[in-house]
Amino acid sequence: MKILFIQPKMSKRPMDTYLKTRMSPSLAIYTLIALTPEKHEVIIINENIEKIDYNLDVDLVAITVTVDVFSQAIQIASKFKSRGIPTIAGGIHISSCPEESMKYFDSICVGMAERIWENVLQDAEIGKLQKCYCDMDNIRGDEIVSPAYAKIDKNKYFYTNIISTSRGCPFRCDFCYNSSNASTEHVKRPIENVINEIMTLKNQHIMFIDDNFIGDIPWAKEFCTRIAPMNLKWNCAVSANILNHLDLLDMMKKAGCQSLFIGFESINANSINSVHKIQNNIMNYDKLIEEIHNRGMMINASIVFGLDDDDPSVFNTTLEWMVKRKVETVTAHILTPYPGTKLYEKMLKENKIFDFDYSHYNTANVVYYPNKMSPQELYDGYINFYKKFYSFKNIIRRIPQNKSQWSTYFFFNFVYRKFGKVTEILSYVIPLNLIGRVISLLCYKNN
Ligand code: B12
Ligand code: SF4
Repeated sequence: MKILFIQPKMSKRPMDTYLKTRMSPSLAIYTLIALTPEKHEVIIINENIEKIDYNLDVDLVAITVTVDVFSQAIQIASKFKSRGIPTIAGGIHISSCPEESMKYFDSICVGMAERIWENVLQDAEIGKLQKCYCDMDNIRGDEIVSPAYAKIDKNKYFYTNIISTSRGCPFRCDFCYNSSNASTEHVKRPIENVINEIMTLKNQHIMFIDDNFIGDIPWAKEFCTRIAPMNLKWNCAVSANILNHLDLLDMMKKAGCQSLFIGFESINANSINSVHKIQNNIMNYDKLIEEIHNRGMMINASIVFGLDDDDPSVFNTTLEWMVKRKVETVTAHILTPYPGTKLYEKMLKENKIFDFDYSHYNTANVVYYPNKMSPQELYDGYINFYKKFYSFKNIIRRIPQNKSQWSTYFFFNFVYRKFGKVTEILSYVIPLNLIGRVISLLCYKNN
């Protein structure tokens, strides 16, 4: 068969440039390709980069779907369906909302492709695609296959040095897909498999894109011990309870970890409690930042605005708090009730959601009535927060004490954020992977 894999076009947030949409390839698609026997021909289209040729002569169209691209995926499917070409969709949003999704595609995949894809291909070959392929039983770590990295066109992306060491997260914060039916138990891959993947990438700088790298503490310790001699530099996302495991933080530093993405979400305890983020204790935030900075690691803090106890003062209070503590980068979001999550169910019951256009569900739009401010106040506050956090003055105020981090710090704050539009223009003449390579080199140079 000839199979067309599609990653639909995502909607850009106002503070992002198109660089964000070309940050990294979809590991879901390259995992599907790894699971596809050689006898089939595969075509890959990332709509963020290239146009979809709707006249392509293919036997099956497979689309990967997150909530923000759901409507776009429906449009794409309907065009192929009108030519009689079968379509199948899968991904986090489809697994979170199978019933709604089923209406729009010939077939859907609920759960991980590893358990399902072989059957899909066999049925598609004989023209008997089922309506729904579902396997939500917990996948074992050793069932997770390596994405087909060799098939990635590196010129199209900033980074291709991305690895997922696990699936899921031990926590279930109300706003996260992990509180929905799409969630699995937290599963770690065998360390050997991850190390083999690192070697395949032939890059000394790795981005681990797990939900939570420290979801299994003994695994994380063992992994750090094993990779320490490899001389890597790497980044990952961890939950705030890393503060209870300072020995692990030491091991991560020793193994080459340079920066941590952490879901602080809010500096207001009531707001944190409202989404049941039980692992976050704001009384410990200062210590958490101090311990990370003391080890020469940088922080990318994730912040959510619009939580239940947030009023219009939240933007300035958070800004001052983050700047004072020299948090190196912040990724801010407007609270978004992803369908299927606990938050969505709660807001639905309270009749709070006024916008059901999922293309707005990219954390840069207000789709519900916040408790203590108007939707407009929330939107404006969020946009201004970004402007102020990445203002010249505040970038200077936040400069890390550790000089060896300056190159990476300035690169992200100026080249990616403050002057992102200029970098975007430059990227039309300089290949993206070259820019990515420079970033990796800068990261590698840092201690
Ligand atoms: C890396 C990442 C990014 C990267 C790269 C995204 C990309 N396009 O690949 C960047 C930084 C660019 C990004 C951007 C955004 N992201 Co993002 N991202 C992730 C992250 C951390 C990992 C994704 C990943 O590679 N997983 C590994 C792969 C192998 O797993 P998978 O996608 O689930 O695929 C498996 C199954 O779902 C299934 N499957 C998937 N697709 C298909 C298709 C078919 C046909 C079949 C059969 C099966 C199948 O099989 C796969 C293999 O088992 C996830 C969190 C997560 N755990 O998934 C968030 C996540 C996907 N992102 C999310 C969001 C909201 C966004 C943004 C909208 C955020 C923003 N504010 O800008 C944007 C735009 C997203 C987009 N349209 O692509 C949400 C989606 C929520 C939802 N309900 O849909 C997630 C789940 C984060 C979260 N905790 O809420 N993201
Ligand atoms: S800790 Fe992060 S990844 Fe885990 S459930 Fe909460 S928000 Fe999701």
